[in-house]
Amino acid sequence: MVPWLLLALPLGATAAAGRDKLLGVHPSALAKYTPSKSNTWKCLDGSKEISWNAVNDDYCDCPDGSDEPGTSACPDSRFWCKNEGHIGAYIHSSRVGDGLCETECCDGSDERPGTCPNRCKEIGEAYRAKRDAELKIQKTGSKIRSTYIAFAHKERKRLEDLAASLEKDIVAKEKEVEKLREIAERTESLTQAALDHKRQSPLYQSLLNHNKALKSLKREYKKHADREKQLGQILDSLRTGYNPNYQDMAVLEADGEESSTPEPESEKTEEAVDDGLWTADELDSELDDLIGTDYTSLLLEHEDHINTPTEDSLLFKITSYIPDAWLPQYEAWKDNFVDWLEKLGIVSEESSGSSTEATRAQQALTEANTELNHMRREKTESESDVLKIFNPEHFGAEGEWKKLDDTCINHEVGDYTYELCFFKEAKQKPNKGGSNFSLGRFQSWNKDARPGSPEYYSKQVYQHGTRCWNGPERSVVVLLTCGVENTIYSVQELEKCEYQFKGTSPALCLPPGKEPQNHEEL
Ligand code: MAN
Repeated sequence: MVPWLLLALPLGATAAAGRDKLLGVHPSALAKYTPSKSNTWKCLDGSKEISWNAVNDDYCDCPDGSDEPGTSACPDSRFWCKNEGHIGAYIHSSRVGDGLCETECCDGSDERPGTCPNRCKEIGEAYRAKRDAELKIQKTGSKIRSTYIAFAHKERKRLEDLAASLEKDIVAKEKEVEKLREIAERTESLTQAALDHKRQSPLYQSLLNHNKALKSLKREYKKHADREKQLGQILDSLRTGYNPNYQDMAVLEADGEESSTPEPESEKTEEAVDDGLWTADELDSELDDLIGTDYTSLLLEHEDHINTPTEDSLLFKITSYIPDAWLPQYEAWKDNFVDWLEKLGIVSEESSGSSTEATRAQQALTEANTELNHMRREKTESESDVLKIFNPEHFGAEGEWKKLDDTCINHEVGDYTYELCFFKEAKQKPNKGGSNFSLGRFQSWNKDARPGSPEYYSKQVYQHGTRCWNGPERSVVVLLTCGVENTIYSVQELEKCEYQFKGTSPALCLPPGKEPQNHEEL
């Protein structure tokens, strides 16, 4: 006999004997299922040595169940289905030999031969076709995703440049504000000096004198009125309290006069006054107003008045000859023209009826301050946007979601069109008119997953929408998977006013090979 045949014989015999012994064993553990020279075998946990014949004999010997990989004898062991032509998979030992043909074990190796047909070829082909289609989507999606990432980098650069240029503008604007503040303060003091000068005018001084005279007259008038009242009271008390037995002539005389003389007409009825003059009552009520006049304002109003062109000035007269339809253009032209005349110094700004210099300086200062605040706000926003772009908790570690910030997509179901504006708000819009319902504003990604993991970005939560009648505030959970487009393909109201959107986005398509692997393929 040829020596290799001699060698091969016992080997071949061992393999034949062990064929059933390897049923249900994972390929990585095959080497461990070899008998010893004395035809014994050690449980995989090393706890026991048993006869090689006891392996896969449908009786559980080992505490770890390792002696029965191909039967259901051990309660908590696993059976490995090879599934050649498809993907190998474990099933629980309890499902071995139960007479059922499960898809996970498409080769039927867990059942008696002839019970289940081997369907691995067709299942494998269908699986591969589906997987290839998904792979294609993933590849295309990941290319789009990489453009999103490129966008994020550009966006960061744009925002950083914007913040830097705003910083420069802010410094310049701060200087401008400082200058304008000085000008406004100076103009104000100049205005004060001009006002002091105006107050020297004879008209103003004369008004002040009139005011003084009025005040003095009022004081004297009041003194006399008070005295008259006192005297009246004295006479009244004399009349009512005197004793007629006293022969005090002066009293008798006073009383006699008082009681016999009729009251003068003037005290009973309103005094007749000339047209335009004030009655005693009017004097009482209006004199104080007159005395309290703000003469400085009056002076400035007077100035304005005499500086305002009269209605019959040339510019005003022209308008009455212009057709109404042309008036707006004419007014615009007139403003430009006057502006131009002012710049050339042909007419003074004051005479064209515009605000005073002090007001203009103050306005310029206010405007510059508003612009400065706006720039500061814009800069702060740009800086905080930059920080969000590559933050895993916002736009993803690679910034892949930034592109979708504020992008809106729609899906129509029944009477409503549902709108999702990524990172902003979800809405329910009635198709037949009526007002929209807010379904909530963006709150978070999937809080149950680790920021940065694919699961984290597979769910978005929108909350605090319009409150439901007798119910909660409307809210949405958006479930996302990889797709070549940003779409919503299904909307469901799972509970009253609690909605679930299902959609796809290229931002979720990791480059093939980078995604986590769950299966082992043979
Ligand atoms: C509207 C819609 C519905 C919601 C009811 C609740 O009709 O927002 O989706 O169920 O209000 O009253």
